Amino acid sequence: MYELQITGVRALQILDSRGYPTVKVWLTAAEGTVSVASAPSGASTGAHEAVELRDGGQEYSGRGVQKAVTNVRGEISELLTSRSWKTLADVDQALLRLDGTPGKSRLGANAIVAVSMAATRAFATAAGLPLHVWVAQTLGRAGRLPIPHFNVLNGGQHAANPLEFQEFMIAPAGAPSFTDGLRWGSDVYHALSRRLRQQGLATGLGDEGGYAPAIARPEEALDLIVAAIEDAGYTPGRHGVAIALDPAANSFYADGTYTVAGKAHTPEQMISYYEKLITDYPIWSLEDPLAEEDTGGWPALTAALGNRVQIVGDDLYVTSADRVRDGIRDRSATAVLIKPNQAGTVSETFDTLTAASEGGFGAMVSHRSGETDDTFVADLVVGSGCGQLKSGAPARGERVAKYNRLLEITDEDPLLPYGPTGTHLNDQ
Ligand code: 2PG
Ligand code: MG
Repeated sequence: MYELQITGVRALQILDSRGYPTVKVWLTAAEGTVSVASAPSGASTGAHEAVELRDGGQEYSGRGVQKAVTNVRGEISELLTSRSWKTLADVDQALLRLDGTPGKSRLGANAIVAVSMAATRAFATAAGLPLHVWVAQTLGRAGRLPIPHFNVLNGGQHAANPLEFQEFMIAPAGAPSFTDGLRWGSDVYHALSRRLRQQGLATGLGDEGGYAPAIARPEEALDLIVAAIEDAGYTPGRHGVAIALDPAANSFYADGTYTVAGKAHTPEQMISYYEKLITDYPIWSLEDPLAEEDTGGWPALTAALGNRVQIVGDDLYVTSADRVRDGIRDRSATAVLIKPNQAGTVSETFDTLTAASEGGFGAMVSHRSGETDDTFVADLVVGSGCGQLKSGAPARGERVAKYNRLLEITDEDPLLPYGPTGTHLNDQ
């Protein structure tokens, strides 16, 4: 059986797409191959996410990662080069033991996830397999190209406009292939730009490459997007281009009240508000519609709307297998958002994907709002077979890097199926 022998570990502080530092890691294997990975970083984070190590102080507004880099060059390098490794789970468990904290805060989840992602690539390279094929084999899944969810209009923590809802995404659900879906997304994105200009609204961008016009009401954003879908010649809805929302409700919830466009809502009123939105607009997926601490609201919302749209837990589950199992038991949502850096290692991310599919939950793989040119999530989503990805707008280098990687995979493996699995997205 193959054993990975790591002979060299290199780490560097680089900048992410927002201009803040993040960790990049290179692992050299005995064969001389080099595997590289960079940690992404979120802005709207769940309370239970694995914890990034930041330097504090004056530099980079306290967001430097030199301590995390030092940990990779020191303790982590010593560990990785001290023995050989049979499996990725071996590597990840050893990293967890070395860290010794529940949230990976000592060595830093940003250090650990970059090492774990690079180690995943090292195993795939050693096996002579593309990363997505290695992931599929390790998970025991059939590979599948995802429906891309393009975040074309940004608000919340990702933009400086008055809009509380964070993400307005378009999903080319009716496209016959990933390649067509990508073109549809690009067409609608550009049609939206024209619409905004026609209406005298700004076309400046938010953190994920979507437009960030100065509007406040979600309905205004939805009207603009539906018009753009039609302008581009597509049908709004799941046979054409559907809409997915990530309100990221933690950020407009306080003391039991949700405040949207100046109006206060109780959890019950918020659920009714979503019911109206999904009735009036072709929405097929709702992520973090409620705050993570609104534990009573989630099952009520899922009971009310879960047979009409997909309900995705992001901050609620933070890519934790245990939290997803609780969510399956409590029926608090119908799907989980998958972000490797929330879990902190790739093995734990795999465990969460497995817990979701065993419990009949859907899954959507996701980038972070702070990204790099690393395309790991593109291979992860294909190998997981879950059929759904969100990686921001079909524009800006760090976002399209993932979509472009999916084009490469399509080109290399034209027989891969396309689209989501699971009944939650089927036609009603
Ligand atoms: C989210 C993500 C990614 P962030 O809320 O789903 O879009 O944002 O990375 O800021 O947590
Ligand atoms: Mg989210």
